[in-house]
Amino acid sequence: MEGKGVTAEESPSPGRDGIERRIDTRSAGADAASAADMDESMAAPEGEREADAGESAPREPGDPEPGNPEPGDPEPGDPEPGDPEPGDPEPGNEVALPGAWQRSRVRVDARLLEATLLNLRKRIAAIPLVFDIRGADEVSAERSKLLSQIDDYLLPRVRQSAAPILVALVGSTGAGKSTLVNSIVGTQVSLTGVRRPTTNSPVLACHPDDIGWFAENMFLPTLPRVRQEGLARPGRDGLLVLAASEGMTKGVALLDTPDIDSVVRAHHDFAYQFLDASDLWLFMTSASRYADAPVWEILQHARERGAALGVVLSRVPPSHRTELVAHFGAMLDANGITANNRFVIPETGIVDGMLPADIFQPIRDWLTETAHREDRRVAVLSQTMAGVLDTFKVRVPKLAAHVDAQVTLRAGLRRAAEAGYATALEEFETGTRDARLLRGEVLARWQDYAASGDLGAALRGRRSGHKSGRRARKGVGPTRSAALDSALRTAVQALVASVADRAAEQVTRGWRADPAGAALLAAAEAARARDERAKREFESAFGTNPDGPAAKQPTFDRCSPDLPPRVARAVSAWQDQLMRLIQHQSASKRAGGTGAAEPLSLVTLVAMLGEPSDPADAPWPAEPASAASTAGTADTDEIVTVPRELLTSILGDAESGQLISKAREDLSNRVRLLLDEELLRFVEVLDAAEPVDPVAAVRLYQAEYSLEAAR
Ligand SMILES: Nc1nc2c(ncn2[C@@H]2O[C@H](COP(=O)(O)OP(=O)(O)OP(=O)(O)O)[C@@H](O)[C@H]2O)c(=O)[nH]1
Ligand SMILES: [Mg+2]
Repeated sequence: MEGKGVTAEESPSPGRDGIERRIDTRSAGADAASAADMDESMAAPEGEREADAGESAPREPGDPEPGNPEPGDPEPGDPEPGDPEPGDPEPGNEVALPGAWQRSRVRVDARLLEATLLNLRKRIAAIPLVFDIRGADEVSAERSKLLSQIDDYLLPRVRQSAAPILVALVGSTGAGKSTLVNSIVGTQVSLTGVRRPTTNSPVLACHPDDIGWFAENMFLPTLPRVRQEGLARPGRDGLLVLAASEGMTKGVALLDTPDIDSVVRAHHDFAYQFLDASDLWLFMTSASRYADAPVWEILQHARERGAALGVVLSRVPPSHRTELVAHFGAMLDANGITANNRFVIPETGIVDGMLPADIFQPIRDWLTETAHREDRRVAVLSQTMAGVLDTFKVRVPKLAAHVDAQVTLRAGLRRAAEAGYATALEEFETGTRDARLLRGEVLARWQDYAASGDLGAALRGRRSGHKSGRRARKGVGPTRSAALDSALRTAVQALVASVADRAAEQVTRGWRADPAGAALLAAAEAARARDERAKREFESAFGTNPDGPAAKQPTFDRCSPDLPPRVARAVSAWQDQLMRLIQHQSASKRAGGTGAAEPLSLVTLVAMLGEPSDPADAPWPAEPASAASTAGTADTDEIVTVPRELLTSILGDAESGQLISKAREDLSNRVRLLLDEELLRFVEVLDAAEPVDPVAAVRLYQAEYSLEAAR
């Protein structure tokens, strides 16, 4: 029974601007009273009403400022909590809420609201989504959604509060959405058809006086739009068609949208986007589709968003009306959908593609009243704005928590890499003690050198067939001294390479255990492989290294391919330094002059490598024999005790001790630098990823707090 149930309540109409200024962005249960009313209407006995419209909690007219409260284009700034003071808006820019509404909110400062929204937008856009941690995809989608809700709805609505109410008609394909829009407008502005789905691009119908609001790219600013000339024609996907018609009530625009449930996925996404940009959602499904999953998915979304919602059940066969309406109503209730306005369209004949007037009139009246009655308009805008802003209270902190997790993850990965290389240095330091390296080749070469008498002769300053110093290492022909030197160098270099390999393996294992770390490594390895390929192609094209061996594939779980030559250089430099030190010291000693520097440096190295980790275990100088008996075989004992004894006899106990510590410290520093460079490979991977601002989360919390304070 058309029109029945529509409360013809008298309402003061102070003009639209007056209404805008009383938009309440706090949830105030605006339509609570009417919800009950509508439930009743949905359950109304057959024949009593075809469609019904709900009531909103009435409001007193406020104290509006004339004119559109255009807030200008304030800088988003960086409002901190309490700055600017939300309770102290600029005069002339405040919104007074009279009567009962004052209980929930007294004033809303549009400028402040806009500034805080812009600030929150900036913070949301800036959140670092660097690492692929759990939930990163959802967070990325949520960020886009929040941004589009701010851009497509909140900012335009705050900036142009006098704009017509935008009603999005969404729902099942074939429910008759386009037919309903055409019927309400009185002209065919949207194509209807038997083909499913029919509508592929949204059509916005409004009064010609209102078209300017939508022609400007204020609402849905990223959506290209085109004005409709004459009757509807097939649209193009992704284009908003603007249809101006005298038949449309001023102050309200009706958006016919593509379906939510056909196989065309883009339609579904479109529908959600339009809902997010609208003031009022009119959801339409048919008697044959109301139990479909997409219906409840979108209604659930409406519930979560707290948007002002109307529901239309169409194509209801009169014979089963009571049963169907009751069942649909029960499903709405069971799903917590408190749609305040529920309409029923019975199955009926269509004339020229239009519904009979008595069928759609209640919906048309409801839309007209929503546009013209101040209380309705304010209630709708307030509910939808408060609805979306309320969701921010939960959603923004969730984003912030994710940002925190990113910061924690980055720090964790960095710590793991540092710990890996700190362990490597410790392992190196341990490895150069307790005669761990004085085995195998080193031991054999030492024995050769010491037993042959070459060492004694050299220490006395007599050349024994080879040159001293660095040249000896590159000298003509192998000598016992050079062989020992080479064995020592090889042993030290191999130790550095092995601890670096172990560290690389440990760090990569740790990183790979975390999906984000694994993704970072995989990306970095792929980039390195690409670089390597490009380098090889360049070399083969320009012949810079035509016969060069194919470079090793760089991987992170081994030390860098160029570490061994760098270690060799570092060990050479260390030995040179040791030699200089010995030359300096021995100049004042009876140490065979500078000619003994090289054998002395070899003796120092062997003595250094033989030092025990725990000084209490030192086999020299007190009881070399007894220490030797517990340390191992006589041969290995000798290599531990003899060099130190030799050094002590030449330089004295204190000086030889100092020399060994200096040598050890110098070597340790050089190896630390090499390992730092190895660590850098991992640090670079972290640094190559976008920086993670450690205070981004705090800024998000603050921005949300400021927005809340401004509401
Ligand atoms: N008999 C009858 N036919 C209707 C009614 N409503 C819609 N139709 C027809 O059903 C078909 C689909 O209607 P549309 O208005 O195009 O449906 P829609 O909801 O816009 O569908 P999509 O654009 O695909 O989402 C058209 O052929 C309409 O003429 C009705 O109440 N009664
Ligand atoms: Mg359609």
